[in-house]
Amino acid sequence: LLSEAEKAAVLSIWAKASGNVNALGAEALERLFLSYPQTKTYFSHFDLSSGSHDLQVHGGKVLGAIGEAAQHLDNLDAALSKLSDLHAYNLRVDPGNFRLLSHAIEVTLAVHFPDDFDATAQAAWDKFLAAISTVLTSKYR
Ligand code: ZNH
Repeated sequence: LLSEAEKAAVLSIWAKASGNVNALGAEALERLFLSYPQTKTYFSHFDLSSGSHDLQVHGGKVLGAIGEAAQHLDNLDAALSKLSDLHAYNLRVDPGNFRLLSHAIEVTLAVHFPDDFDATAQAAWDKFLAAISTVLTSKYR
């Protein structure tokens, strides 16, 4: 679990990102799809062109869920329970893809908040996103 310092690093960067979730989420998805094209297979029904409405809406949902998780750092299992069901039973996303998305999100945050996203903050975000990924893949069988 996250130390108090790690929680503070997650929350301070989230406070800056939270006002711009659609654009930041769309950028993270664009980075994911360009660097790891195999991840596009889950989104064949989306318009994946740069900055598209689909990317903005879905990016906003993904980052919104991450923001929700940031408000429940001591209780991620409960906070993400519904989303965990969706990913395990319905979407069945290959668990390896969660690391790729986490990486794309970290790069996006680093580019937009370079003064805040130092090595310590990255380590905290990496731990946070790994914890979310663990919950979202925990019901796979
Ligand atoms: Zn996921 C969906 C989140 C990862 C794929 N997602 C989703 C949503 C959300 C999310 C919020 C929405 C839901 C509703 O609507 O209800 N995710 C998330 C998160 C994460 C994730 C937070 C991590 C961190 N996903 C993921 C991955 C993938 C995915 C990795 C692949 C690659 N998702 C997905 C899909 C979907 C989702 C496909 C569906 C979409 C549509 O809309 O169709």
